[in-house]
Amino acid sequence: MIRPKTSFLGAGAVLLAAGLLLGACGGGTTTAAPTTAPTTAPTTAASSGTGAGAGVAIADFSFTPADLSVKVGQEITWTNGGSASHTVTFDSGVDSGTLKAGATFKHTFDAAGSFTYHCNFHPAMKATVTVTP
Ligand SMILES: [Cu+2]
Repeated sequence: MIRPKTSFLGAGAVLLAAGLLLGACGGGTTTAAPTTAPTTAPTTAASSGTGAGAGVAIADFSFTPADLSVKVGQEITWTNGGSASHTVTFDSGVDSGTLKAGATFKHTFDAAGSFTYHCNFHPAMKATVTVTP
């Protein structure tokens, strides 16, 4: 017969240690004010941030977001996540050429305005980039 004769002692030691830790915490200073933490959302500045680049996802058959807002000088990256080839063709003349599946196209606007674009292969694919100063 094998008897686990130390199990109760072990559990008691753990409880004792935990009690000491809790006691130490309770008497100390309140280190962090938890109500102010959520004001800084660190990871959600991707699509319309200030300094970082913006992104448009190309799918079969749409641009997302269809209306992207960026600032002058902010780089935009289109990524073709579809299986068909697409283009990013602005009415203003900027043209990505054929973007095969997985291809990317980058463009930076240096003037404010509202710029519409479409896909040469699928005229129903339309979207807008709004550039603000
Ligand atoms: Cu297309």
